[in-house]
Amino acid sequence: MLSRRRSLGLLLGSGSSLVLGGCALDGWSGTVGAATQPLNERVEALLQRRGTVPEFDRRQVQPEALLINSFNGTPRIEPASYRLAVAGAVQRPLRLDLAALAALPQRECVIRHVCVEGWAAIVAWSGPRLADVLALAGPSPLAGYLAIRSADQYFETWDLASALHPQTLLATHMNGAPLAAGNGAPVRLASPIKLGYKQSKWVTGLELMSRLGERRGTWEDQGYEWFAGL
Ligand SMILES: Nc1nc2c(c(=O)[nH]1)N[C@H]1C(S)=C(S)[C@@H](COP(=O)(O)O)O[C@H]1N2
Ligand SMILES: [Mo]
Repeated sequence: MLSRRRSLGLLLGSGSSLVLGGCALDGWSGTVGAATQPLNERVEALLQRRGTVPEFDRRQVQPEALLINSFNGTPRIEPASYRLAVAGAVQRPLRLDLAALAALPQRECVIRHVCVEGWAAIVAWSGPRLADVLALAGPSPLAGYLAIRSADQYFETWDLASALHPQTLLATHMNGAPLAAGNGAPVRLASPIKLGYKQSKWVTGLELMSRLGERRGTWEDQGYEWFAGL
């Protein structure tokens, strides 16, 4: 774990602005950054302006290129007892089981996963859109951020606009098969618009917030960029 941290730090320290993604669009970070505080009313307009990231063909997936990157072990989650808590600034706090997630419209995204440590892989993720899951709970108009808790104590926060992006999924499947434990089973985040460390595995809790708290993320609190857009 220590040596992993050191190597992550070295990469960042050398000021590398990693441009591996062929699917990145410019300007999103700036647009959201400027509008972040009273975000909600403008979310839909922003999403329309940004559009979707071009996807890859299913035949282009690179299963061997996706390295397992876990900093705090591999939690084993019993599918039958799994619940996703959706709480915070919502009209209806929820606890969703896997059947509830499977009952939502399923979407596949074939995108490039980019790790800040200097590797990337084309992956086909599928599962419900995060936006559809959050809609079930009814976000309050005050909500502008999302905190994501994981079973390994990993912690992340996202701007709500990125969380609601149509290609941001709560993936339950990878390359056509149920997620493996190492890749975050039974539920993980997957999105073409954020670096790998924003894409929490073993997601157990979503909390909508009107503002960011002191903790911004496992890596962000150690100096990594918070927005981490691709
Ligand atoms: N809960 C949790 N999520 C996590 C991590 C982690 O250690 N714990 N590592 C992150 C990093 S740095 C990357 S690159 C991806 C790696 O996903 P993979 O192991 O499925 O390739 O997961 C991200 N999500
Ligand atoms: Mo990563």
